Amino acid sequence: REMERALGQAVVRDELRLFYQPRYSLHSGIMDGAEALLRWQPSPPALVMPDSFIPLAEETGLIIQISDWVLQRACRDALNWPKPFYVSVNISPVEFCRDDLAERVATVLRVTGLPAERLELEITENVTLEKPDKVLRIMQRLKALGVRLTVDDFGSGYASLGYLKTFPFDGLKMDRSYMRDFPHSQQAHSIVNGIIGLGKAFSLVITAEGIENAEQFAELQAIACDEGQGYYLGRPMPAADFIHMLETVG
Ligand code: G
Ligand code: G
Ligand code: MN
Ligand code: NA
Repeated sequence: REMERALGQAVVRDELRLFYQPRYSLHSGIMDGAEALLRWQPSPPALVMPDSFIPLAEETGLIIQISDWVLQRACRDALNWPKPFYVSVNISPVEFCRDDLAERVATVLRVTGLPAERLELEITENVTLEKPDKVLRIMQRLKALGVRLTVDDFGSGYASLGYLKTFPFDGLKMDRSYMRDFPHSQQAHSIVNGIIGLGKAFSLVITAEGIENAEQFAELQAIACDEGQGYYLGRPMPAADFIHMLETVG
């Protein structure tokens, strides 16, 4: 297929871009990290969003090559930031089907020199459903490198909560759908409060995603959610704009 061929060339043609969305500590109110979000720019002004090419990359196996590029680019970008923020990278479940994920991450850390503590990997909970023994082994190797592992889109998958006990996660990011009626709806409030309590019981760092207004931000601070991300705090932006913002806003 045409798109498959084009995507196969994206890396060598230097058509991939990383955008960064700021993440804030809700305890201090200060920015402390950013999530890397991939875009494909086959030709300007076209900008293709990941939902329209990641599935194809996963089907064809191109995801490995693309993800190596993402990891390497993200680590290098983070070293150029004026502050030692976390950089968070999304890892596809398909990458857990192979045995070499930890080795690939180790190589990127070695080649770029980014301290492992500054790299966080986001993984959706569905990854724990298939081949749990193998996935656990890979995660333990990643943990041994010193990187942080976070559940992405928490509460949107099909996994039961038991995996929080079994798998060595450091944090969870609440799916942004939980922000929809928060904080006004009593039910939405109870669910978010419950997820925060659950996370604390497992000593997890809890991030709220999809914060879109000041009320949500203030209420999440009041109920001691650890971290926050969302359009209210900052939209995903090109790498150069992110650095510019760090240099000007501080
Ligand atoms: O803004 P947004 O459209 O960037 O992201 C849409 C989806 O694509 C999200 O679910 C996000 O996790 C995923 N995504 C973004 N960047 C990457 C990436 O580098 N690798 C993988 N596997 N998924 C990504
Ligand atoms: O699935 P994952 O959490 O990795 O992807 C994050 C997705 O959420 C990206 O597509 C990003 O652009 C989007 N996003 C980030 N903040 C907000 C927000 O405040 N509101 C909405 N609607 N989407 C957001
Ligand atoms: Mn994510
Ligand atoms: Na998410």
